[in-house]
Amino acid sequence: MLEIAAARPYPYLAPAGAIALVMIDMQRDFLEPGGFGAALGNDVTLLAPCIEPAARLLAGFRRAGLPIVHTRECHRPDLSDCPPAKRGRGRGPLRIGDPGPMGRILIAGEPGVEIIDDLAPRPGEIVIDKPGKGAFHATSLQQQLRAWSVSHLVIAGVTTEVCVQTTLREANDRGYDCVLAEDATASYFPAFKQAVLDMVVAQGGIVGWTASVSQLLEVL
Ligand code: C5J
Repeated sequence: MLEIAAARPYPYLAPAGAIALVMIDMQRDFLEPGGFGAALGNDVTLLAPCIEPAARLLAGFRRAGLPIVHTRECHRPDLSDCPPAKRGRGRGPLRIGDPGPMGRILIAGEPGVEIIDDLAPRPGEIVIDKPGKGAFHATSLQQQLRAWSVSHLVIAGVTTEVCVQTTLREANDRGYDCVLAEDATASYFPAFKQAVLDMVVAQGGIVGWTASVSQLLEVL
């Protein structure tokens, strides 16, 4: 049994063979200038501090031989999996599907959709393309986790209050015990990130736990 004694709001326990890492949307479209995040008017440099901790977390899971899932938010080129309501929101100069400096925004196969080099998936790691904010919606994630007999998730990535939080809540409703990696997640709005960390652990850990990457690495 793995135990993160310092996890908030109380120690987090996970059977050693039943934990996986879900690294959410560490894509050029969110982390680099010229992508979706920037088109929405965000300062993408605010996400950079989570890259190095996320790389350490990935390295820890790789060393321990534990399962790793990377997700990418993206849509089919014909946008058939992008509800007009989603595309219409944001009102930036570029919408999902429009051509930008890194190819069409959030379209599968375009350069902007790729995971940044520092966190590039390795052979054997699963990459799940997702049309929603949550990683369970319209994807094979749950089947994959069942195949691995995984019941516990470490969740990291961007952005904390959008795809990371949505995925954590989806996972919680499906019965997974989730710990959010505090320094391996980031938001364009630091106050939103802090609010999510606070929300997760409030009310006795109503939807999960949080822990730092160092605390997670100690037990992997
Ligand atoms: C957003 C995400 N923020 N990956 N996507 O639209 O959080």
